[in-house]
Amino acid sequence: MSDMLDRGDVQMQGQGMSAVQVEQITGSDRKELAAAMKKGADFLASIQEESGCWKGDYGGPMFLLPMYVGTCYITGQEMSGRESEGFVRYFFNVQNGDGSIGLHAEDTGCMFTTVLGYAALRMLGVNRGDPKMKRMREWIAFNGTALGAASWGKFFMTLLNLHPYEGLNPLLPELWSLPYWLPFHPGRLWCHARQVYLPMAYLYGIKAQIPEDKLIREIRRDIYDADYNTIDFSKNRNTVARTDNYVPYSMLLKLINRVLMFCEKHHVKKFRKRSLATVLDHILFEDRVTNYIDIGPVNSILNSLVHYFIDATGEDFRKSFTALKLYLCEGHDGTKMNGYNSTALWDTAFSVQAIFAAGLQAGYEQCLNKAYDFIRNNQVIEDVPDNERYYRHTSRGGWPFSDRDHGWPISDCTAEGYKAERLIGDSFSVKDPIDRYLRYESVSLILSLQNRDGGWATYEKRRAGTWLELLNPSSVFGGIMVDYSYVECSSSCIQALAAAKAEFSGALRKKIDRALKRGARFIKSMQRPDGSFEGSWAVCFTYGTWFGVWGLLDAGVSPDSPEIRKAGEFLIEHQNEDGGWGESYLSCTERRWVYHSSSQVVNTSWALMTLVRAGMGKSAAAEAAAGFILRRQMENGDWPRESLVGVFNKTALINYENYRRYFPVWALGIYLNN
Ligand code: LAN
Repeated sequence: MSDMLDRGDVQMQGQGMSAVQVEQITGSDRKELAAAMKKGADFLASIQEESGCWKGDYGGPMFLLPMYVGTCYITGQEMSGRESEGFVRYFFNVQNGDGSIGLHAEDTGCMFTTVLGYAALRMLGVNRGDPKMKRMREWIAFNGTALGAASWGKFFMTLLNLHPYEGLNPLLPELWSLPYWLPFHPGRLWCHARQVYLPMAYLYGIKAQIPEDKLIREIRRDIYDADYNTIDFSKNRNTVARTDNYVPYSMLLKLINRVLMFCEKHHVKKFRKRSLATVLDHILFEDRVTNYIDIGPVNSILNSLVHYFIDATGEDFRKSFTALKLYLCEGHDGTKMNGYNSTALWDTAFSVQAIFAAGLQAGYEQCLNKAYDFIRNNQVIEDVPDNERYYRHTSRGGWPFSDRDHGWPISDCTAEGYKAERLIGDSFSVKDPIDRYLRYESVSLILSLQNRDGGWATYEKRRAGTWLELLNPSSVFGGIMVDYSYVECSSSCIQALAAAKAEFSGALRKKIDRALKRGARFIKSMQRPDGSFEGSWAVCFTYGTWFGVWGLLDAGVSPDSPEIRKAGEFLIEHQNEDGGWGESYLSCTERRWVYHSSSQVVNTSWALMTLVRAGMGKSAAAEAAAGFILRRQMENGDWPRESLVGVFNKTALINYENYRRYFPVWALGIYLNN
């Protein structure tokens, strides 16, 4: 994450082009574009799964696989030859020339992931003498040794006995026993952080750790520059390598850690026992309501370890370890651990919308009917029991990012699911339509998730102040403490509510109208002076601006308004000479536009979709963009794999395998049909 400019993402000064230059690009004729769009849609339909969904490789974050391998090591689970061969291939494919592994597959070196990756490779049987391992060790030594790994790395190393508990800042289970009204209660955290720190608190509370063995002693020698037993780990609790320090520890966090350390030293046994029981109750609840899949890969791993340390032969461990396998994925570059159990609902909702935007629904009836079944079968139709006690919002009517088995609804997944359902349900007489009352529940759920600022967060309503970010102990991730309102989530919710106006009247309709007004106000407040919107869940300004503009338009803002015009102008200013747009992921970490070294089909699709609806569909810029998408298409109708384009928490890239398939179809559709 430092020396960020030394990859292919060099800033290309003065790449923005003027309108005059755009005009020089000869447009491709409409027939050719329509044929490309159809071919793209045919390819998309050809990769639909039997269940009716689309889904794909969701790798990219490089801290997941080492934790999985470490979990197998801790728990003594055998990996098959095929599995471990795939893991090794993935690590070495992603490894940088200097030996390091980044926080994500395209990142420069990060201590957290390099150290855990090194340990994992040794556990997978890779020889210490392998030149790639030697380079890794050299990188680790040169960058300050494992003492600088970010806190999640140190935590996992501690479980593996590669690091002692006294070197960790405290993670007290007692915090879970405090009253909820405290503004820093863990129940107020963004659910992903909450669900990670929950099992961490348990494991910390019982000081879970495997005994050292020969391999562990060897790895220790390789990742530190002194004899393990002579290192003063407690002095290095706040040591963070330059490479891992995206969010430095605040003074407040350091102070609180001192207080908590004092509490840890003097903790009351009875209170610890009671708090551990509370924490375990929350862990078991999460396992039960998600079929042991858990909200994400990290808590899925940590919950499995909690069960292992409680009862290595018990049902809970067996079930949670089995569910962990759902996260594994054989990709083109090796076997990895995905960032979610699947991308199914999200990919399906977008694929459907792309086909409709292309105006091809008539010829795709069977495909869309199957997609409908998937969408219907994966709506969440019940709330989790006792939701408030477990800090859960209601779920009924919602859609998750993946599937019903996972079951955590998300604001924008609900919105996109609803939109896709409406498109199909309105055009075909589907065999088994979703009950109107469940559609009502979807809309009510979306309404109930609107924040006071008018925007929508991801899974829940906002529960804490921005100041809580001062206590972010992860170093490598930004914005993990609070579920803030986001432009993307807000825009999706607005779009769904706008669609819902057609089917609901009366009191609900009034609520929708009010929500749309407030939503538009929020989106306007997020526009930057240059007209752009910053994206949080993909790279970056092309993504955010697409959502910003579509959200405003669906909320009733005129295409002639200054907001929409400025957004369009921002995009045109950043178009490349080849008609495309290309944004580096550094746009997300640096929070300003950074050019990619080449135009990207996905960025270009978002920009084109935005321009057309912003009333600039007849511009030379739009024509050039469509031409770019056309030229990039492959013979089979697919588009080539480009840089990773998904993001979370500012720093971590994640792969959306199907973005390059449905967004170009969608963009060409919007372009040709408007
Ligand atoms: C996701 C995946 C889906 C994604 C969208 C729905 C696309 C987005 O619009 C809202 C945010 C959300 C739900 C999202 C948030 C962050 C997630 C959960 C992920 C990118 C998948 C993995 C990531 C998770 C945080 C990874 C574990 C790491 C931590 C820092 C806890």
